[in-house]
Amino acid sequence: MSIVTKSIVNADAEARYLSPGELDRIKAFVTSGEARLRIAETLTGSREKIVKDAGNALFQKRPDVVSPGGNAYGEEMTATCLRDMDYYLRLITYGVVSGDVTPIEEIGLVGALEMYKSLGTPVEAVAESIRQMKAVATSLMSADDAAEAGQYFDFVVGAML
Ligand SMILES: CCC1=C(C)/C(=C/C2=NC(=C\c3[nH]c(/C=C4\NC(=O)[C@H](C)[C@H]4CC)c(C)c3CCC(=O)O)/C(CCC(=O)O)=C2C)NC1=O
Repeated sequence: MSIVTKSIVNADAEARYLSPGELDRIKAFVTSGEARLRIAETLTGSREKIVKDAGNALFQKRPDVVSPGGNAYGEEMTATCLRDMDYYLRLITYGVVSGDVTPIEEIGLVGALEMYKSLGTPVEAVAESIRQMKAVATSLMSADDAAEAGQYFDFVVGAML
């Protein structure tokens, strides 16, 4: 839920006007809107490059995952790994646009550790793939946008470690 919807739900539950604090938070959300949309456009427009370059960096750093016996070994499994990276990048764009990590958490992180464990997927290598996507993605942005975008990548990494 965006900060706007959340504030309205809370205020209406008490049949009151939005408080000065709520209006301040909504103002900050609106003011940062242009930057957040620009970031989402960059991530969306460069998604193929971000996933591909970050994937190459991951496999260089963790050759074990694409070696025989590795979880992403073989063309099909490597493609599935890159698909998961694309999933997380997509969820990060949802977070950036809504200014809220809740969509990332609800769609991509609840139960994810258990799932990866049951698949034999090394979750710290998934976290590394997110770090590598952050490096590629933020290199395409201004310092301010990179700082804003970086928080969402960091949130995913933090949830996996
Ligand atoms: C949008 C929310 C969402 C997420 C996050 C998601 C993840 C997800 N990743 C999966 C598999 C997988 N995920 C990976 C990923 C990797 N293996 C590695 O060693 C690397 C470190 C890593 C890539 C960075 C691999 C290789 C599989 C296939 C594992 C297997 O079938 O044995 C599966 C099992 C079913 C399938 O193969 O599709 C799910 C559900 N699905 C979703 O709907």
